[in-house]
Amino acid sequence: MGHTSLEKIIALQRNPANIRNLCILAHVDHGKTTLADCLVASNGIISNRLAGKLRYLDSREDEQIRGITMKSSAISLLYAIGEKEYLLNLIDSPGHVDFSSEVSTAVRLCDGAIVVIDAVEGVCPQTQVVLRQAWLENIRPVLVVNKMDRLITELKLTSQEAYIHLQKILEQVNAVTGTLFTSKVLEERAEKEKEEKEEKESEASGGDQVYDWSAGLEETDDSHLYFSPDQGNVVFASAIDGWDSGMAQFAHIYSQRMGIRAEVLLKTLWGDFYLNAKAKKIMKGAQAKGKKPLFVQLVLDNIWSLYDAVVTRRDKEKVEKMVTSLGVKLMARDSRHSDPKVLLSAICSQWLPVSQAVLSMVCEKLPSPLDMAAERVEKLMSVGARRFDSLPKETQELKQAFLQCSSEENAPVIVFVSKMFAVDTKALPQNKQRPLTQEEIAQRRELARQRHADRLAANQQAENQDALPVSCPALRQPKLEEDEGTKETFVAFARVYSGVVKRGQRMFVLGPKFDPTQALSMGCSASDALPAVPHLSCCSMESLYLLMGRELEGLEEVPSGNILGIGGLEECVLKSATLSTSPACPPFTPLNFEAAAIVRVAIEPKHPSEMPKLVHGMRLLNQADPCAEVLIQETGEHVLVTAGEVHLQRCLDDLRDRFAKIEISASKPIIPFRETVVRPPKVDMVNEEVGKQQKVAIIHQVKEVSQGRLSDTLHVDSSGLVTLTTPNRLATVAVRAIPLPQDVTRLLEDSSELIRTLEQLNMSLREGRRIDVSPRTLEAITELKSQLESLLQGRKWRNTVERIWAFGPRRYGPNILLNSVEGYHRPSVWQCLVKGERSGEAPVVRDFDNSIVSGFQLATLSGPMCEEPLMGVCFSVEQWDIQSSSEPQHQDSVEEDSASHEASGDGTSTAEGTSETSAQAEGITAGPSQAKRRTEAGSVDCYGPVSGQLIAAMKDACRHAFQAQPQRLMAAMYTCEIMATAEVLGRVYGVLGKREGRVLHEEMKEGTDMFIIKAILPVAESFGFADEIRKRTSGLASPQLVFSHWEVISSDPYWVPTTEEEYLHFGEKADSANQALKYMNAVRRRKGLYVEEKIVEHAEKQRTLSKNK
Ligand SMILES: Nc1nc2c(ncn2[C@@H]2O[C@H](COP(=O)(O)OP(=O)(O)OP(=O)(O)O)[C@@H](O)[C@H]2O)c(=O)[nH]1
Ligand SMILES: [Mg+2]
Repeated sequence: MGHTSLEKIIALQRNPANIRNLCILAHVDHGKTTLADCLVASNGIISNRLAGKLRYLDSREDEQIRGITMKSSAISLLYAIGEKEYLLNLIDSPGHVDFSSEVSTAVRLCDGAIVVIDAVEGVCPQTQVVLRQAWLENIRPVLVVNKMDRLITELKLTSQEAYIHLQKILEQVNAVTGTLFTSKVLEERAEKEKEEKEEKESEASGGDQVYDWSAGLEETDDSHLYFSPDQGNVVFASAIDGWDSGMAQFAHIYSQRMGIRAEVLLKTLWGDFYLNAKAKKIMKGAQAKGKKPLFVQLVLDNIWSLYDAVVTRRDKEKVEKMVTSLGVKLMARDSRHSDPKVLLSAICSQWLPVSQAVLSMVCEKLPSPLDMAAERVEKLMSVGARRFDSLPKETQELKQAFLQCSSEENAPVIVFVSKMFAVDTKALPQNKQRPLTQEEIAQRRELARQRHADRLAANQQAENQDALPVSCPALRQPKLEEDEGTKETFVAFARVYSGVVKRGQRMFVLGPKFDPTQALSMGCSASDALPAVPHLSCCSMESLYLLMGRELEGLEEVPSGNILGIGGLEECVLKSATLSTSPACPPFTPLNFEAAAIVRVAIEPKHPSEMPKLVHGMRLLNQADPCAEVLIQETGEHVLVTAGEVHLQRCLDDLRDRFAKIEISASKPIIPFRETVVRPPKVDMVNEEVGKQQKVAIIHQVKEVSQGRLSDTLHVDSSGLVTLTTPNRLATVAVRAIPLPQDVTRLLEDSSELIRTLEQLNMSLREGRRIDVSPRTLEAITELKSQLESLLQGRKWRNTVERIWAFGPRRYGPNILLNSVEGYHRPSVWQCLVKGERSGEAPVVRDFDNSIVSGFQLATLSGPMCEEPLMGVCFSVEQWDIQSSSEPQHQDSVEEDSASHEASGDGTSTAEGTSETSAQAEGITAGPSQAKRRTEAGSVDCYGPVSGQLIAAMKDACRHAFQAQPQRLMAAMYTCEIMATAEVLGRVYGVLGKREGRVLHEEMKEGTDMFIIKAILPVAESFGFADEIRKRTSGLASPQLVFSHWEVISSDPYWVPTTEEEYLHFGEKADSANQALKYMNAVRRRKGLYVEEKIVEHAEKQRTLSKNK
């Protein structure tokens, strides 16, 4: 534990004003872990010499080998400024996109963050992402511009150039912060205006008003948000050489030398100031007068000359002079070392230690747990669309507990677990061998002596009496321990927000769907008996730990405001959870995960008999990783879904070595596709206009499946309208598939969360419950509606938005079901926006409405091409006749025997339940419900319940309608930003081209010889891409792939040459260039579907030439 004792940390934990919970965030490889090393070394946990080389917080073997962080890990550090002592709970996070979920789990528990930026690379994609993440969680960032040494040794900039370069980097970062801030101010402003407007309207005062949008921006003080050295929230450092720009030290030195106050110097060191040597005054306007800025003259020049003397010129005399003038003590082995860097870091770490500057900045600029903003608390507590002020009173009162961060005995205990991580059971403090105290040593010695004496006695006895020696029980013990040691234990990564957590305490575990209103109405308070409230369970805090990087220390209790590890929760918490002693506490909002899990592989054990072990292992892996998903597909395959290739590799390694401990084999990554329809193309495959060419149907039998009567229940007309009748001939549906415009599809994709909320609202409306929705959600829904309206214009889409019946698949996907049935007015999906009474005719929900929706959901979940989900398709129901409900005589005739049928078939009961309740919700009761139920139960015939038939018919109709249009596959695309030097640029392009990547743009990074290439690449072609690029460019370029969007593959998988030209161009088989067909067949083959393929055509007997000689 270095030179800080556990007692001291425990004492400091009680004082939240001096606690800082912070994480280190950055793009990959910008030096987070190296910086953390410097900070850890300042506590004596590792030596200064090893700082930067050890990467102490990268405790996993693969992290050390690959050199990237994969798991976030925490450590508690001590720091003292003068009298004040601070406890810093520091979390190092990974920077690779694949692990961005680990960043989310870290950010949630912190109040502040150190954002690290590489001085050469500047703001990179992940830097923007982490700034956004910090912003979303309302945590305050400070900035460390790292790798300053690269400016001197690699880019060889002069101090003046470096200054300009640094200014640019700060501008870039501030631009990102600025965008985030502006959007928020505008949003808040809009909300305020709206409330005011509503108030005014209710007062019935009319009149147009003009709102000045920019006013809000000017009024709101945002200066503290921006990074600037004179604000004290920026440090320029080189973590590897262990120095920082040391503004405070320099200010101190020069204030003495020049007689200027240190505070004045600190404020003017950065900026357009220069030193007037004659007047001994600091003046403004360095740039205009062509003077050296103060920062260059007083700070950078000193550092540059040190590098010059030590690294570049290796001028021993000068170094010695500098060393004595700085008052640094050097060890002989450092000054004699052949690597000048060793000498350099020895000087720097004493002269301008980086930990000093960074830690004091953290303590001064980052908030303590006591400063948590009320806004952040409300955000944490209001799940989903609920507004904070609609929560029960008891729940709202808990806000005070958060803000006070009190450690009083009676304060409610609130804990949030952001992830579970696995540790070797042997590494737990209770199982670890501790150094023995003097007494214990004496005791053991005594024991050993006794044992020896016993053994001697026994031997003597044996000799004398020929008896067997008694085996010593102590000898067997190690073996037992070994068995135990192979187990993994889960520790929860958590933070206490209020109260004191004690060992052995019992707490409620609040599931994500838990509703405090329910618990309060049932009046449960004691935490010893498990109350029968949904989504609520109990757990006990078996053990509490202090997280010290690679080690854990046992604790008895942890007061509010601290980060801790909790053992013994593996049974009650899967990945994250809210724990509380108060049932009024709501579950926290779910974590914001930036990365989508998209790479899937099927996994099986090498030896089939080891399947149970694999299943167990996968369960553990699922728990130990915030973002990996584990599922069993319908085919029985065990599938692992991960965020990317590196993540996948780590999961497989974990599974093999830690969780399952068996040999496993993983399939090739399963690549996701989407199916869609497009407008008929205007040109054919040889770029000739369609229709102008003569078809050569003689050569090729063109399949005309899309037209004509296919069976007696199915009819497809030439315009693509599919009419299908149910087997009992009582219901008919007619459906047409229409491609949605691209922008609409994208909008639906992006708003899937909102649509999900919308669907939940509609569901509760149909059930007759009205929930308080936050105005922000309602506004977002209105916005979505108007956006859709503006995108769906034209004759074809007239009134479409109002007629949307449902979204799918899973009720929130990017496909639309449209109600174009004449005379059927059902409530639209926007019904939650309608306030109060409606005018005009009241919409009615017909019986079996739900069956149509279910059929649509099924059809969109897996399409006819290769059973992948659909995307961007609108199914318009143009006709829907159902006879049973329109024939009252029929109802009466089956009335008698209907009662017994009520429970038959799931489909009937669900459809019935929903349509009935929805009818009531609308305030229309279409006759006594008894009679209604009879009607539906009565409609069961030899083909099964009508609802079931209708679902099947609707699904089939959609599939046929889909097939009646030109079908296309959609491929998932990655974007990647590659940074490469000019020499390797060509090879990067080569690799991209080979893998069907497209370069979007390329620019030169200012001040460097690096090019930044932005490209998109199909996921299907991406496996091994990063490795290949790295190999081909000898490690100079390393891309990161981020999922971006879905893109239609332009070629038609069902295309066959039909014109002479096409036939000449592509040959008869014409499968050489059809990428879409290849993808489709690969998926079909994997899923065990029928693949239509000609393997050998016109086989001819081959002659062997040699024989015919
Ligand atoms: N020249 C120079 N190199 C540095 C400096 N700091 C870190 N590095 C190097 O940069 C590389 C990455 O450092 P890490 O600390 O592992 O970076 P990281 O941000 O933790 O990376 P991830 O955790 O994988 O995102 C290592 O090779 C370090 O030696 C620095 O100040 N100067
Ligand atoms: Mg790291």
